[in-house]
Amino acid sequence: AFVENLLKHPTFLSNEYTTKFIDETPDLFDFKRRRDRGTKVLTYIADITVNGHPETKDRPLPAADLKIPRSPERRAEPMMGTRNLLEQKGPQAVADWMKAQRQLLITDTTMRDGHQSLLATRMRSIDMVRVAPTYASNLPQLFSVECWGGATFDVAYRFLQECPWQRLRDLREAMPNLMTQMLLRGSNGVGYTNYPDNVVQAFVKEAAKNIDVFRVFDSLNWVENMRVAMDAVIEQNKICEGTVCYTGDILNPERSKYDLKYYVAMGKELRDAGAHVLGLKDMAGLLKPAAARVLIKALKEEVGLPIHFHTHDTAGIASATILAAAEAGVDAVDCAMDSFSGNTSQATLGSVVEALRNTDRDPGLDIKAIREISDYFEAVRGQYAAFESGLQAPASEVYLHEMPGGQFTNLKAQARSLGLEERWHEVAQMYADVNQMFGDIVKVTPSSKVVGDMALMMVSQGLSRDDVENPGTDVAFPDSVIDMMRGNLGQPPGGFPDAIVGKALKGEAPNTERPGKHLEPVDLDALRAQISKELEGKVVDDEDLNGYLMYPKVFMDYMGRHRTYGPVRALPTKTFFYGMEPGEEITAEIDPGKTLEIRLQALGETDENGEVKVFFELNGQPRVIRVPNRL
Ligand code: BTN
Ligand code: 3PY
Ligand code: ZN
Repeated sequence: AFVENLLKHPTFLSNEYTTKFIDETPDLFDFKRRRDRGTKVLTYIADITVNGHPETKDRPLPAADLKIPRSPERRAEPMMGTRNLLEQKGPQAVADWMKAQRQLLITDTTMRDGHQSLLATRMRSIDMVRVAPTYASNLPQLFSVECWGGATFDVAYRFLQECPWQRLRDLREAMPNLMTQMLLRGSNGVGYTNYPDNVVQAFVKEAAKNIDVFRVFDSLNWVENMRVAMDAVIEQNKICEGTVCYTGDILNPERSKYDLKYYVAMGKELRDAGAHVLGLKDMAGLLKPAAARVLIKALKEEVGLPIHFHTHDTAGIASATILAAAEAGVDAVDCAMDSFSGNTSQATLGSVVEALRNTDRDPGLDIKAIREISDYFEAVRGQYAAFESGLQAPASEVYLHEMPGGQFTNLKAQARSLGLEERWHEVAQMYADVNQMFGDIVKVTPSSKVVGDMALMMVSQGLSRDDVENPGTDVAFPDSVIDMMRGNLGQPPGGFPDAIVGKALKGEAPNTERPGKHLEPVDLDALRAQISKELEGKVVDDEDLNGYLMYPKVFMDYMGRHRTYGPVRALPTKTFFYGMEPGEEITAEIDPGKTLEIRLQALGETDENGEVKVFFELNGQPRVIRVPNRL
């Protein structure tokens, strides 16, 4: 009966079906009396209302006077923006235009790195998509909107119970004139390990349907390991921002491994590999203003590509560095909306715009529009109180440990869960020691995670660097360390020190070639068929396939929960994390134009089976949902 219904369905006949279509076309399943999407969403609300959300348990609550985020008014129809130039003339024309014009171009990172660095990446799509049309109308002069990649892909499936691809499609549609930007970890895709070349290629191809600018980096700065991803971007006719990760301090003669020559040479390698734009990614916020002047000037003169600078405000001087970089001729910089800026996030967008007003590098953005959008995000942020890190102030300690902004609060939370909260400053020092023990490497996802794992292990087991390096001491290395020493993340400049490789691998020979060279390609058709079978015949589209390729278990768990809970992405954030109160009413638009009006009437007592009846009205009709009381 299912197949019969399917074959007759007009959308199927028009060949536009995907798993989303089947999911969004519940009448196909009527014969099975499978629960409809309204019931699924009510089941979710009932469960969260009775049992709470596991992620907000024991965490701070949103303020009682929480404001509902209201998207600011749109002033005009979207004007032409960078996306129109890319579409009409291609990526090289955008790069040429960047160099030829004088305004400081700005990328807004709020929807990716901003919340990744401040709220453990927990911002939900609904809070982004609502304000996206305002970006298109009120800030059409932005260079790009970074809104995808990095940790957002994983977190969407794993913790937010939503499809990252749908987020991207929705944002793209809402901002047709602005370039969308993503962070791609080279051969590590949006994951933590090297993937086979054809997986990286398939992923880029799928992402390129809706991403315009790909910032491609490698966690050990190994250009050899970036080529597959860069080539794939170039083939899609999108902007390839080949990226140098910045570490150390070029003005410190004692940190000579990563000196000016090193960065210029890597910039040239990336240019020769086909980069349209040179990304300078200061993931920890280590580039000081004086060093920025020297570095930007040298890169501009010697590499010749337009330069896009990314930094973090962990030490509190990101905007000083940005202004120095602007003076030295940087073409584009990253900032976050004021309410999502500062500390481990990016510099403050409105303040950078104001600082450059009436100078020759005036970014030409409407400050009132910036403030309105920032006010919107301030209300959004209030809903995520459970995910605030509690970090009180910027700190110069970052120059000691060199942790990336996205890792800092994460590692702190990990330390807390291991009972090491009081010993945080020891962890920070140990992180620095581990870095030196590993040969002074670039620390950015995933290499930063490896250094963090090792540092936590050492502090909790009371081991020092000398202990670990002592051939007589037995050390149980974390799996991630063994994996990196095997060469599975590639090679840092100069390789890993022999002593640590020998000890971690117990004499096993490491692979020093490009990891992808030794990974069998995945048979994508066979895999698609296998996933489809595991999902009881669901059509597995390219988005789902690529989700599985990056995170097989996370994806399948997501699909399993999706079957039970349905399109919970449509719920307001407060409902998603805290459920509803008796008497409360909400709406959830589960499809364009299809809205659920949900009212929670009352909660029953827990019965002899340990279940609670939850009484709702759904679009005016009474509905009772029973959920187990698991408290
Ligand atoms: C998550 O995996 O943490 C986010 C998805 C929500 C899981 C739901 S929340 C209601 C039910 N109770 C749980 O502990 N997990 C599911
Ligand atoms: C990521 O890879 O997610 C990062 O933000 C690295 O800085
Ligand atoms: Zn960053």
